[in-house]
Amino acid sequence: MTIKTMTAASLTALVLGSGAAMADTWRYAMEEALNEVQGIFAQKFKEEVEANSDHEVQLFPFGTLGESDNILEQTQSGILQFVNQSPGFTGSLIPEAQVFFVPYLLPEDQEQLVSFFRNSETINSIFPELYAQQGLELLTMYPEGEVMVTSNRPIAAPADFSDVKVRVMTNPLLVSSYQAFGATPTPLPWGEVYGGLQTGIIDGQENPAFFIESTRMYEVQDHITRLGHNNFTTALMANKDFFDALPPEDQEVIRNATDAAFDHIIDYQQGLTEESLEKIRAARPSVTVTTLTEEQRAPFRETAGQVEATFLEIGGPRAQEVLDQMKADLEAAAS
Ligand code: 6CS
Repeated sequence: MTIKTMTAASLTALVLGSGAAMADTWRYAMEEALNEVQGIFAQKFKEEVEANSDHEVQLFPFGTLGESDNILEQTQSGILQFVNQSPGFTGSLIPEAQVFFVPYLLPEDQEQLVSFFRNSETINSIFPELYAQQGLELLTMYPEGEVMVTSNRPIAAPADFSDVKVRVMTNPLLVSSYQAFGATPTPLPWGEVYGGLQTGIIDGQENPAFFIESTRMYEVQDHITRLGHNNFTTALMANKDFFDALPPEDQEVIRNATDAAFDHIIDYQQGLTEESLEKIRAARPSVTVTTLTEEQRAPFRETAGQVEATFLEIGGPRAQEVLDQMKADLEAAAS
């Protein structure tokens, strides 16, 4: 048989048999633009994979392939190899992932927060098993910044939330959490938020400062309130069948690229919240930014027990284990 008469299959076998790896294009979608936190993370991941293998990573920012739920489904079905989706959406599929919406559970201190994300047993052992049941290889979870509430009315106490329709991501515990705060939560996909605020279908929403700035939500919101109740968590996953079928050296390239992107995104976020708030103040000086005092936060903080109890009811079969381990992880991160 000459090279000319060989079939594609036998050529492939020859190449593989010679030990040379096939160069593939891996598709990676995210919920944000390339210049936002998930996009910066993805670009670092791509750079690392491409520097350390023959593979190419093709990035699909928000809007190119649909909403967050669409890109997750596309990854589960193998159309995409990688997806960055936040528990705010994944929580409707994996109920235990809603634990990230118990208010005041994650620390405000950045060092403790990063230590938690790096070393957490919950993230590194329990969640990978839960995500695997949905055909997903959980590669990492990382924080995106302090969550702030934007609204058309100043918020200083739960009573101020009365009749305020606050858009939340589509997971039931986030709805319970805003109900406990006294608001009227309205779950919506991201693509409907700006228009919803503009037309008054919703009155407020929550997100980190960088996202309020980059998506210009400050144009249609008058007040930003720092309740200190959460930090935005997100996650990178791969299609599990794809990942499991890779040779060990490719799996290692992916794990190393994930670690490098994690370190990069933590560095990138230094000072990002304050810079973003400065940009908002410069673009629209009338927007107020208020950090609630500990006394003002107290009634919001008091809702944590009630939301935790709801999590144990609706957080899936491993809710108790996840909550207990998460608290142990947070204690370890604080010591
Ligand atoms: O609020 C949301 O839906 C979006 N927020 C952030 C920070 N990233 C993506 C997500 O879709």
